[in-house]
Amino acid sequence: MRTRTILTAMAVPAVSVPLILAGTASGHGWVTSPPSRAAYCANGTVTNCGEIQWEPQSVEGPKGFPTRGPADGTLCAGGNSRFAELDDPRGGAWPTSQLASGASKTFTWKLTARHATTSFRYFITKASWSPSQKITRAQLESTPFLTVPYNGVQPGSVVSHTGTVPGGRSGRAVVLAVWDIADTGNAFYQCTDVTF
Ligand SMILES: [Cu+2]
Repeated sequence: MRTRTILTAMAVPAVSVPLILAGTASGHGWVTSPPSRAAYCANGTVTNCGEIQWEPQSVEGPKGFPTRGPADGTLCAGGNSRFAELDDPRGGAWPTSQLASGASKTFTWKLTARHATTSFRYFITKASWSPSQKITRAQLESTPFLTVPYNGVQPGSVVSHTGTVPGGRSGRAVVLAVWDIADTGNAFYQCTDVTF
């Protein structure tokens, strides 16, 4: 009995360790096409990016956007101060990808950890947003233009989602892509600059 008790006690920390590490793992996916701000930093197109250039997959923050989630003005960095460069509008100088207003568009993620997924959602700034402003909830359309439910399924290592982008738009906008994880309290956030 005594031996058994000791073994049981020892087993507890061995089980706990992976759970603790899971919370701090260095993460797990980014939008490669059309390239997100993190993607442009990682491939060297944009410089002076800080730490994100080494780990574009790590823009992880609390899930529950827009009710919860990262604070306004920190959405592109997922609320991580060490990735604050992603929230800097750079005076509207982030490279953009072309979007045809009202047409279909495919968004692709590379996932370095294939977390069980609730959904991928794509929000876009309102027409009134100015490229010199940080992204806030008030500057985003309240409803995503594309939602792809996964119902807890584990995605592949490359995922693509196609949807129709808003019509009647011109000029610059930012797409905020949100990857909602099913089995943690977190989500991944990606900002992609586009021009209609
Ligand atoms: Cu992860």
